[in-house]
Amino acid sequence: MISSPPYPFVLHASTSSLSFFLTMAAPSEPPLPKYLQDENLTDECRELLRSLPSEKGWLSTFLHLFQGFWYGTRHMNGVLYTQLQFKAQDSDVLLVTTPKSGTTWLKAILFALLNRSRYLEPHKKLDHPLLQKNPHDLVPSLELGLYVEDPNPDLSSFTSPRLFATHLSHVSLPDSVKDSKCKLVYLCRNPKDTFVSLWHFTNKLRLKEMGTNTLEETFDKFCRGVSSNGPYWDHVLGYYKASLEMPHKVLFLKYEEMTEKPSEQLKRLAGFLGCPFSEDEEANGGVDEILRLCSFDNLSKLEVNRSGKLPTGEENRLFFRKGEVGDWVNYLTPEMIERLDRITKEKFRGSGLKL
Ligand code: PAP
Repeated sequence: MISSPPYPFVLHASTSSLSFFLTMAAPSEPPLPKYLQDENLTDECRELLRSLPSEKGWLSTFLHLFQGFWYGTRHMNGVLYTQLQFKAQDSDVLLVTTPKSGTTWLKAILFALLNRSRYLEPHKKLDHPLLQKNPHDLVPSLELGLYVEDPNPDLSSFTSPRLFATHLSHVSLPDSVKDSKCKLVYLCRNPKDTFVSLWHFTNKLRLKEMGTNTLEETFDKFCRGVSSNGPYWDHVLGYYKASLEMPHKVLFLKYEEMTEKPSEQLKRLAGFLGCPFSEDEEANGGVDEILRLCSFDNLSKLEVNRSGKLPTGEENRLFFRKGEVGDWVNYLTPEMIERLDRITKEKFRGSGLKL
C-alpha cells in the first residue's frame, strides 16, 4: 500500500466516473476494457486526486495535474506505485517516450538489439519473440502496465539487462532511477505528428457511446499542455536538458532522425548501451537485420499485431497507423500550424532544441 503521500491536499476534482455512468446506462453491456477502468484506485490515490487540478480527459474521464504533468485517472495509481516501489538496478535500460512518438518501434528495436545474441543467429531466426508478441508485451511499461494495479509486480523473470518503458516526466522518475547507473533512452517526435497520432489513437480507443473527440477541442487541450503526460514541451525539454547534463546516462533520440538515418541512429544507440556492433556484425548485415525486423512494414503485417490485444485490452493494430513523418499536413489548418509552431518556438527558445 502507498503510505502517507507527501502531497498538499486542496479540494478540486469531481469524482464522477465513466465506468459508473456506463454501467448504469447499460447494465447488460460487456465490462469495460481494462484501459478504461478507473475503479481500482487505492484510498490514498483517491484522496490525492481530490486535491489535484483536473480536466476532462481525451480517453479517461479525467486528466489530473500531478508534479506539473497530466495523467489519466487509472494511471495515477501506477504513477504512485512506480515512484514508491520501483527499484532500478544499475544495469537496467529504461525507454522513456512522449506518448505516440514511436514507443512501439523503439521497444522493438531495443529488445532486438539487447537480445541479438540470443535470437538473431541464423538458425534461431524463426523463433524471434517479436514475431509472436507485440513489443508492448516484451517491454512492459512501468506505470501503465506492471505497476498500474500492483504495488509489487514479480520482476524475477526479467534477465539482465532488464528493459522497461515509461512515459513519466523527468521530474517524476523514481529516485532509484536517478540515483542508479541505469540508462535512459529518450525518444520524442515533432509535436504536430505527435498530436495527430494521439488524436487518432485516443478516438479509436473510445467506445461508441463515448463519441469521438473533435480535432479542434483536443488540439486546444494539447496546446494548453492538457494531454497524457503533457505538457508535451516540458516533457521533451526535461529529458533534453538531462541528456546534455548526463550524456552517459540519457540518450536523446528523435523519431524523424530514426526514420532518416536508421542505421546511424541504431549504431549510436548500441554504442550508448555499451553493446556496439562488431565489424563482423556490421559486415554480415546485423544492423539492417534489426531494422528490417522492427520496421513498420514487417511488424504491422504480423498476425499478432493484426488481431492480438494487450492484457489491458487495447488492440495491437492500433499501435500501427501510418508510421510517417509529416502526416500532420493532412489534418492541421494553417491557424493550427501557426499556433503550434509559435508555442514550440517560445518553449524551446534558448534551449538549442529543434523539432
Ligand atoms: P505509445 O506511446 O502509445 O506506445 P507509439 O508507439 O509511440 O504509441 O505510437 C504509435 C506511432 O508510432 C504511430 O504513428 P502514426 O499514428 O503517426 O502512424 C505508429 O504508426 C508509429 N509506429 C509504430 N510502429 C512503428 C515502426 N515500426 N516504425 C515506425 N513507426 C511506427
